[in-house]
Amino acid sequence: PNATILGYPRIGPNRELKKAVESYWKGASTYAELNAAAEALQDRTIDRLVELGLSASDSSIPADFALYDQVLDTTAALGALPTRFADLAGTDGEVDTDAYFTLARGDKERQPLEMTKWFDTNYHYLVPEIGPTTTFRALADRLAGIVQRQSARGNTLRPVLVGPVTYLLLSKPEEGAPEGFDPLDRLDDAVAAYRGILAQLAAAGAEWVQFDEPGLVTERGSALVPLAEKAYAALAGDKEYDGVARPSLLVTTGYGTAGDIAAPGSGLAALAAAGVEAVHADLIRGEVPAAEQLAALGETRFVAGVVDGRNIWRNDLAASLRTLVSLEASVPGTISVATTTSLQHVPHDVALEQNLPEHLPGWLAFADQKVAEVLTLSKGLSAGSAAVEAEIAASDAAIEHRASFAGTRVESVRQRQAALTEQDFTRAPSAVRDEAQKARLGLPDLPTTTIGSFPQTGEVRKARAEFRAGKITADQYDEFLKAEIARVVELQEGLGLDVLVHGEPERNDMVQYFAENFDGFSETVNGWVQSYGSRCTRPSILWGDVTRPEAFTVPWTSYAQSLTAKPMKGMLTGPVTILAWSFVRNDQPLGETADQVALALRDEIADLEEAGTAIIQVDEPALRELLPLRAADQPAYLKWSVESFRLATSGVRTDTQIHTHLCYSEFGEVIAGIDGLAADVTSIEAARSKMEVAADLAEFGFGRGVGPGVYDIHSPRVPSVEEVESLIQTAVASVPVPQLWINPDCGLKTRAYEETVESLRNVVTATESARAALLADV
Ligand code: THG
Ligand code: ZN
Repeated sequence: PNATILGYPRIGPNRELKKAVESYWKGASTYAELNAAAEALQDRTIDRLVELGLSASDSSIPADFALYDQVLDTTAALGALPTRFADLAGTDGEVDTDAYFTLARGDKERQPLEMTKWFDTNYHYLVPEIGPTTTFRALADRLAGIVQRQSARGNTLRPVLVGPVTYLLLSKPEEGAPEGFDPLDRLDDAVAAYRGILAQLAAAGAEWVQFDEPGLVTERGSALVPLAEKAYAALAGDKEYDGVARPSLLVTTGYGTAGDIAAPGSGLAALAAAGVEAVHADLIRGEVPAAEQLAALGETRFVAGVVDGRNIWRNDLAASLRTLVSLEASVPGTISVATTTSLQHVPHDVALEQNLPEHLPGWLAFADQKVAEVLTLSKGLSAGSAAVEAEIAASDAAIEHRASFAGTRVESVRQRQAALTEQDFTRAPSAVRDEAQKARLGLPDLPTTTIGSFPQTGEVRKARAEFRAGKITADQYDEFLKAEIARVVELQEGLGLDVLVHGEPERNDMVQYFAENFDGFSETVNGWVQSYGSRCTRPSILWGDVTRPEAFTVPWTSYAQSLTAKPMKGMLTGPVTILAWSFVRNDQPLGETADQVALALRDEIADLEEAGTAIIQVDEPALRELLPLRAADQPAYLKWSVESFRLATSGVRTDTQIHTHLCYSEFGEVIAGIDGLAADVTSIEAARSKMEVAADLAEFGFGRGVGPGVYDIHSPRVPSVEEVESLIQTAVASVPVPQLWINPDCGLKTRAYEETVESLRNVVTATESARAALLADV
């Protein structure tokens, strides 16, 4: 194929797959109905791609149709069931759809496979569990069936699998594996199964197969190049299976940088040497290879990833075409045009957005627009730039319009940034703050609080939907929210919590809410992107300089504070998390954008303080998420991310207490960063890791307030008083009592009231007895 994409959104333009899968899970539809919906979406996708100009006859269209996750699909195709799920296997070891969903979602007895981030994206995959005795088979029946069914419709697709090296690299040793066992130890066995899969796909009519090997060009993977060379030599070594020719192999390496292809130990050169027919590189993350470098690929096609699969900005077609022309000049006739990664990270189609501000659609490219860009570039490469003159002119005009548009650069924002000094990032020493805040707040030892959100009940969601649909007025909606806040405040008073929250009923998504209230952002109506399984988010688009036109959290916080004498926390989302969960502009360094968001938050914080708020919490659950994959890139990231938090929070008085909340238990890599945030109090997930966090903090010498979570909110289970007491005791053993706060692990938004009230009651009871025990100790 001369023009291709590495993958396409699977969820459907109207989230058809999400709806079909969730309906099947609920028992509201049959397997046949699920399958029919999935096949209809496959047909729709292919027809759409053909309509956009991709060829359905030359393997340009990837067969990438996971019902839940592409890594789980590869697990199923290999029949690589973890021992704890061994009973799910069919008579020949096959993993049917119900078994597949059980791996993804668990069952009464078993936790599902662990979910973790796919490279540095917001997509989450299911981690394979591989041990010394895991069986690998060739069971790609579903994928082969899709290829065959499309073949009957006249389409030759290119099936996609996670390649063997990346698959094992992303796996974890299954429980009980001997010390030192590495899933990659099983590479030969896995490769044998992949050979069987290639035979299956060849028999089904596949002419090309795509193996995604992004792991290979990341820092962790560069040591694995010799393994990859061996694996692909074995795969490419087969010329035919029972008289059917082996499909040609395309190995892709998005999300990383392939580096100098000609350098010894280069992943791409090794793959070429192994005999694969095409290799792909991400030319946006990585550099454009020079002629001598490309020569190292010999006969192997070079598939150039020049259209970004990870953001929503329109391509600079003139620049991309220059790149492609220079590649073509080095190695004539062996260049193909592609996306840098699968398009699964972007929404379907800009044309589905009716409510964007007028200036924005022309700057954007969602999946369908990116397909068109790839085709334009391919045409420009083969027929010369004159053949795509109009498209290039439109791309140039959009870039020019974006650069000169009033909101792109707001002079007052630029001046404010330019005038920042060290002082704007610095507060009084911790000890001084601590004393002033203790005097102002007068809290007991082991103060109790919650993270911020209270359960979002059906009524809350219904009221929001009715307001959005114009069925109730703004005043009616306000009254509803006030009543909800009053109820949540009364509940917390009744429970005896020390520091209260308003419960956030006015917010849908903790990032979207801020995007809606800041200038420089826009929200989509239909811009869904798969986060994991059937779950999607609608990232906001940060397109211009950021300002905060008026205070928006203050009225809610002030109203809630008016109902109680106890301190009411102001609740904000931090700059790094706002960036991590949005589509961010690509025309300036992230750190600069982060500082603008920080300044907008700083204004809101000043207004909260002015209104009398003594505690302001700025959550950064995504601080760890955005950490770059390469160690060399991490210090720079930690510098700008930590500084942006400090810029947001350092304008307050000494006696105003800044809290933050972080959502992960493995924070060793970022603990110095967390310390650098210099928040007065940090709450953090800890219950699931049995309070190991407390010991880590002690070892590091963390000097400020900490609230290690004393119960896991991710399940409806109510923790007993004894359980919470024991966790508090563990925490007390590592963290000095004057520093220690008592709180749940995370926000309560996804929980029901039933378990929430009981759990919080037990937390308060346990805290009271811990306080009594401390008094008795003195
Ligand atoms: N907000 C945003 N991005 C995020 C998260 C978030 N990215 C990372 C992480 N959290 C992803 N986790 C989830 C958890 C739940 C859902 C999506 C991502 C979810 N989505 C609803 C669904 O698909 O049905 C839709 C929610 C809606 O209506 O907005 O449940 O918290 N921005
Ligand atoms: Zn959390």
